[in-house]
Amino acid sequence: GVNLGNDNELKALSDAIAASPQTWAARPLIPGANVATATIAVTDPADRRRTVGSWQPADATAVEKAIANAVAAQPDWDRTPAAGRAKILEHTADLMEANRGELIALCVREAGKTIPDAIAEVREAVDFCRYYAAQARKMLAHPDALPGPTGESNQLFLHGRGVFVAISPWNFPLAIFMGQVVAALVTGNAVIAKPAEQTNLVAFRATQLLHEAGVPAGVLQFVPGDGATVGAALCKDPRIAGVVFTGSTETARAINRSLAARDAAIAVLIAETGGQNALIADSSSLPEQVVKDAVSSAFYSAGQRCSCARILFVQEDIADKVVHMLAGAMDELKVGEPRLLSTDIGPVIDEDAKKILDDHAARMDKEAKLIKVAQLGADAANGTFFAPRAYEISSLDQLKREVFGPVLHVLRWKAADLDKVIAQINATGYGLTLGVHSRIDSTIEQISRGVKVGNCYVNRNQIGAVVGVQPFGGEGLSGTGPKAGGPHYLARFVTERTLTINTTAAGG
Ligand code: TXE
Repeated sequence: GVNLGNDNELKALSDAIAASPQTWAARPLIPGANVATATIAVTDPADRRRTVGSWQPADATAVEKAIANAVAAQPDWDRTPAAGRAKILEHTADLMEANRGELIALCVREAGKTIPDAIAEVREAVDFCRYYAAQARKMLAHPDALPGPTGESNQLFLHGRGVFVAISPWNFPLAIFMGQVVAALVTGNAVIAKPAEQTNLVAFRATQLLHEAGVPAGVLQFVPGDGATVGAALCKDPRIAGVVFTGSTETARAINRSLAARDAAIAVLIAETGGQNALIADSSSLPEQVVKDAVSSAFYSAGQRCSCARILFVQEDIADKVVHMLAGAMDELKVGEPRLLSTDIGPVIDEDAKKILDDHAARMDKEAKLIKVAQLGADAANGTFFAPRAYEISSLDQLKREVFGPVLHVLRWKAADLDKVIAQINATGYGLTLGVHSRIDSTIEQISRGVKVGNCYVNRNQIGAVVGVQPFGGEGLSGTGPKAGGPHYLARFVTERTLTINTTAAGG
């Protein structure tokens, strides 16, 4: 379960983050490669005057060395019994819990997360370690004996595919990073981790803990750098067996193209990309509940989850009431310093993200009807903050691409048009999350069967996917599956080999 800590613990975390002068330094972890000389400063998204640390990118020679190291290290790692690898991950989970305060502080200070979000992030990372370790013990511990004719033994073995590149985003800088890396490691692959440029420090600390727990240095390497240079170079290399990626749909496509263009074996791409998620409320739903769940799904975490609700379809009979209550609820939102426990919503990740949102808001101001802009707190002056806002729009065509921030778009629908609403949502091509608010079973069924999405949530908020409880991931423009934190995820990281032996041949 999610342990959000008690009030005393939360207060202690908040005070510790505010008082700590700690900074962090990340560098490539590539055995035998020279340390790069360039250093890039990391500042706090909530206040750009505050230094969080610095990192050094890997250069082209270091990237080449990392791939060679991984190729050399993988066979021994694959031969390590799965239970041994699982044990190392369980040890990693213990180390992460022992270093929980530092990891939470990093998520707050480097990524601008609120304290509850940072706590949940560490919890999820720990859960990934334990869940995939348990899965691997079941799945990989022994070869499966297959039924066959007498005089013959048939066995199925699972092996790591080889070298995996793990490319992670900044929005879950610890949880997604760990989920990818740990899944690839426990299945017997060597991993080259290329985290998002914005959040190298927390990924570096996580890598150090994995090494401390026993993952060999050549089996897991930390290769920080720009997506366009380091990320692209890794995905072009013919020695790579697979890429596990979370980020934008465009980047997933670019990676897919570069994997396909290699004069090499066919590589696997496991991609979790964006969403254009809807919440449908009908007139039997409870307006208070709809508004509460819409607010937490659309605005919390500064709207920077791929699962966030972006579109609220509200049936016309209750629309005025819901819109009025939504505006009221937005007046209550506290947007500002994420290290304060009173804050609901922190900054967006960087200037680029803010600029995209400002441009979107400027267009919406012209093309749509503004419902409300939330107030920024006085402590938001020096960070990259974007005030949450809600608009009434007339057509989904007004949303051309994923809006990755705290903006909710409201549309009204008539009872006779439910099929059209479902068709419009499917026509976005995305298929990640869906919220349904209704007290009519047949409506819930019609919507949840009609909309093609990976994760559907009924009469609750549509964010939050607990490992092993709501395996997470979408389809269409939202990704390839299989679902992270689910029972089938590890299957894509392995290759299957059968062994058939004629047991009569040797006279026995
Ligand atoms: O994503 P990118 P960005 C969406 C969201 C956001 C948009 C852009 O809509 O506004 O993407 O965000 C690496 N080869 N999401 O720029 O570029 C990059 O270094 C190999 C949704 O952050 O996809 C980083 O490590 N790698 C989302 C990772 O890809 C490349 C989370 C993600 O960056 C590369 C984040 C290349 N050519 C953004 N180019 C979600 N699904 O939750 C970049 N990278």
